[in-house]
Amino acid sequence: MRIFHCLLRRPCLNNLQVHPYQKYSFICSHLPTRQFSQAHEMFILLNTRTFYSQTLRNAPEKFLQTMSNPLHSCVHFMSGSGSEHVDLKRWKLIKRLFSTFLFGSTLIITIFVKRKRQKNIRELLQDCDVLPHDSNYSENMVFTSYKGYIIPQNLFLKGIMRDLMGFKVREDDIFVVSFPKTGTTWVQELVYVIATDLDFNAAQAKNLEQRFPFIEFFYPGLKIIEKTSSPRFLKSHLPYTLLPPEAQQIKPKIVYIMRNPKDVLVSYYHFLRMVKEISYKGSFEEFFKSFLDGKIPYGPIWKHYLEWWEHRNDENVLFLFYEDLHKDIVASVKKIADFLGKSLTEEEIERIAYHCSFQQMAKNPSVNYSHWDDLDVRNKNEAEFMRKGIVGDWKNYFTKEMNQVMDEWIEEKFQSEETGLFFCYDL
Ligand code: PAP
Repeated sequence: MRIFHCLLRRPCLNNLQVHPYQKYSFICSHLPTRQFSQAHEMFILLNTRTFYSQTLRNAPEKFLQTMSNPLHSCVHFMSGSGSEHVDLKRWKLIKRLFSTFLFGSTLIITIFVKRKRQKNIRELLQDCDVLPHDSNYSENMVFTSYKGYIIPQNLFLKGIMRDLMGFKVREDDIFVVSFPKTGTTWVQELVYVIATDLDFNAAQAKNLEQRFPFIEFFYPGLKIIEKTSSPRFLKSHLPYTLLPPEAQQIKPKIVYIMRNPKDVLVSYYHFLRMVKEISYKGSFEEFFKSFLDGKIPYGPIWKHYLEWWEHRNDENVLFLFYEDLHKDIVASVKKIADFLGKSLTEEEIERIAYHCSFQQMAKNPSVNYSHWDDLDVRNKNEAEFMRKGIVGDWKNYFTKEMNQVMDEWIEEKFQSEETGLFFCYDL
C-alpha cells in the first residue's frame, strides 16, 4: 500500500488533488474542516466529536482515523473498498464508543468535582452573609457579615474561620489582640522582647510575621502555628466572641490594645489604600462614612471595643491604650512585664523603650513590614506601614463638621458615661 501523506499548514486545500495513480492516500492536517474543499467529498470526524454526516453520506473516500488531541483536527482518508470498508466501519464504531465513554466520564468527573467544590464553599459560607461588592475595594475584596462583624470572605473560603474554631490554645500562649491600626505592632514588639528576656538577637533574626504570627492570616497558617514550640506569640484582630473558643476555657495571656477611634480611622484609611490586595480607592470622606457605619473590615469598631472592654478585668487580660504608651512608655513597659511575670531593671526598661520607639521600629526591617515591598504586597505610592505613629493626626484630616459628627457618633456608640470607656485625642 502506498501512502500519500500531506501535512498541510496553509489553507490551500482548494487546489489539493489526491494523486490519481495512487491507490491509497493519507492526508493529515491541522486545519479546521471548513478549509477543506467539498470537491473532495471527504468526511471528517473532528476531535470535538462533531460528525459531519452530510459529507459522510456523499463521500467516496473512506474515513480512517482521527486524532484525539483537542487542539488539532486531523483527517485521514483512504481510497479503497471491500473488506477494508467493513474493518473501517468497525474501527469507527469502536472509536466512537470509546470517545463517547471518554467524553461521558470526563463530563461526569467535571460535574462531580464542581458540585463538590460548590458544596464545600456553601458549607464554608453557611453562617455568614456575603455582602454586595463595594467598588471602592479591589475586585477580590469581598466582605461578609458574620455574627455582627464585617469579615473578609477569604477568611471563610480559605477555611481559616472554620479552622480557628478548632484551634488548640495553650496555657502559655501569649496573644496580642486589637482592632486594626490601634498599635498592635508596637505592643507585639514590646511583649516579645519582654517575654524573651530582652533577646534582641532573636527579635532581629526573624520578622514579626514569623515570630508573632497573625492567626487569621494565611501566612504562616494555622498548621505551622500549631507545630510551633511554646511559648507561642500570637496576633489577632478578632473580636472576643470570634477568638478560638478554647481561648475562653484555657485562658492564655491576652494583651488588648485600644486607640482613639479618630486616629484609628486615619491610620486605617492609609493602610487599606496601601495593601495591594485591598487597594481602597474611595475618598477620605467616603471612608469616614463607611467607618462610622461600621462597614470596614473587622468593624464595627464600637462592637469590637465594647466586647473586649467588658473583659478588661479578666485576670488573663491586660488592657492598654495606645495614647498611654505615648504618655509614659516606662510605666507601660512595667505594666506589660508585671503581666508577663517578668521583673526588669530600670536599665532594661530603658533599652526596651528605646528598641520599641517609633524611630527605631520604623527603620527596623524585622518590624516595619518593609519585606512587603519585596513581596509586592504594597502599593508603593501610598504611605508606609510605619506611617507617623503619633496621637492626634486626625486633626490633619477632619473638617470641623466631620469632627462634630464623629464626637456625636462616639457619644452615641460608646456611651462613655455609662461604660467608663473614654478616649484621649491629643497629648
Ligand atoms: P495592624 O493593625 O496592621 O497590625 P497596628 O500595628 O495596629 O497595625 O497599627 C499601626 C499603627 O501603629 C500605625 O499608625 P499610623 O498609621 O497612625 O502611623 C503605626 O505608625 C503605629 N505604630 C507602630 N509602631 C509604633 C511605635 N513604635 N510607636 C508609635 N506608633 C507606632
